Amino acid sequence: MIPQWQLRAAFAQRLSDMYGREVPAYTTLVEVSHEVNEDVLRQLGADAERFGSISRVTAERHGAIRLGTPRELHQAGRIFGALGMHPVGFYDLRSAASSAVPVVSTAFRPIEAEELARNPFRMFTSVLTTDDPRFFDADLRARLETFLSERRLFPPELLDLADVAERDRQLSEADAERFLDLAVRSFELSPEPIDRAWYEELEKVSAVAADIGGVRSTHVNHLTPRVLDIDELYRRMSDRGIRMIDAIQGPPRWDGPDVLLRQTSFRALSEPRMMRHPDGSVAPGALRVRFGEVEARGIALTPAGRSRYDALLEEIDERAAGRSAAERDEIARKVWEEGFPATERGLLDHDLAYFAFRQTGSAPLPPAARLTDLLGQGLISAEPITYEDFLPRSAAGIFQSNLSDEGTRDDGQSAAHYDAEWLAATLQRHVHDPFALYDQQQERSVRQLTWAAGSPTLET
Ligand code: OOG
Ligand code: NI
Repeated sequence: MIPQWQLRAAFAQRLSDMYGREVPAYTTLVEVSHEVNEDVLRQLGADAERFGSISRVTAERHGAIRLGTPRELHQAGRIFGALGMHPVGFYDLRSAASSAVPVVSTAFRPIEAEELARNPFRMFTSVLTTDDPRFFDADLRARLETFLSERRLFPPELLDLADVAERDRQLSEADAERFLDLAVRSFELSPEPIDRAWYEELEKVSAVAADIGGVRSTHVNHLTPRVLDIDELYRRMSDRGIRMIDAIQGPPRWDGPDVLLRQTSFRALSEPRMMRHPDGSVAPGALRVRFGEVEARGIALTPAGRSRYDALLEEIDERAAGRSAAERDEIARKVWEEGFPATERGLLDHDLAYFAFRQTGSAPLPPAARLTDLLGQGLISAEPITYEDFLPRSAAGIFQSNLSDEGTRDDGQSAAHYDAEWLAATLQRHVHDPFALYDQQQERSVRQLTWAAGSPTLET
């Protein structure tokens, strides 16, 4: 029998192989990431593995897909459920983006530390908000919903196998093969001609809406390997003549601890797609929507740490308005140095980040001790808990940096309401709160410490 985590690892690998055939520059990105990771490992030794073993990091990917309807989202939930991936977080990119990005999203991912260590594959999954009148008027909405209701992204056999895999947490070898084959194929780019007039009508509203609702199938939008030095990767990709987006999203490079997530991507490439024209003729055309992204991960921040992070990004925006990119980098580093503790210990002392505590020796710990005292005495260590999620502002930046057109949004209309409850009801699954997951991981590590007697003081 093939256990769930092996299904997940195999799915991630096959999807990556498939995407590499479809978008060869992505293969270059994976190669360069591996080169950078080997170099960092050579330079830093064990420190390079502070945020995950090198085998985890080497295999690590996230993908992004975009769906059209609540029904498609529910079905995707079943497929990812089969792979031990659960919905975590609710992202409203409509408000995070300045251009027209009419989607809300979640990320499917493993949630237990052990499962993340085995294979952390995640899928950032967005669904079109067809009922948001700021983007779609009643007529366009009706035609869009009809179009979407007539398509089938996932064959029934795939969904049935997914339910078995989720229930049994494993599949027979034959079923696993069939499941993986059908699952990977449902995310392949379709050769079916695109109705050009329909695609262009949607594109006027939003390129994202066209990418989702202009075609009869779904596809990987991008895949993202993990890299240990994203600035170095950016340089090496540019040296190879691959045009990257202008910026690295997320916190600036600085000498303090790596926090959350830094991401960048290469520009979406023009891909040949067959187009059906209004006169019925079919001819080759091209679309520019798919790309490769890369990310570096750091420590997960507490709600207080996250508020600090959001406030600092805003401060950078204010202070860097109208400045050049180089000046902006300089300002960003300054703002960070002024506003963020320069060490992991500083993050811990101010309760800004999550840590897993481990005993350094085998002797039981003195009772009623404070964690900070034990740390000071070297009786325990604090290991950073890796951030496993996404950032709405960075996600919006990734969407936008690859849109050539702003699209249109009628802000005179009021937004359709979506929230985490809507997401949970649509998926018929619990949507996990990322902060709660990190908090549990930290608490579990404290509970696993062995105390000589009495109950520990949990405060730091
Ligand atoms: C998803 C964009 C978000 C990320 O890494 O933040 C994302 C998309 O473009 O469909 O993948
Ligand atoms: Ni991404």
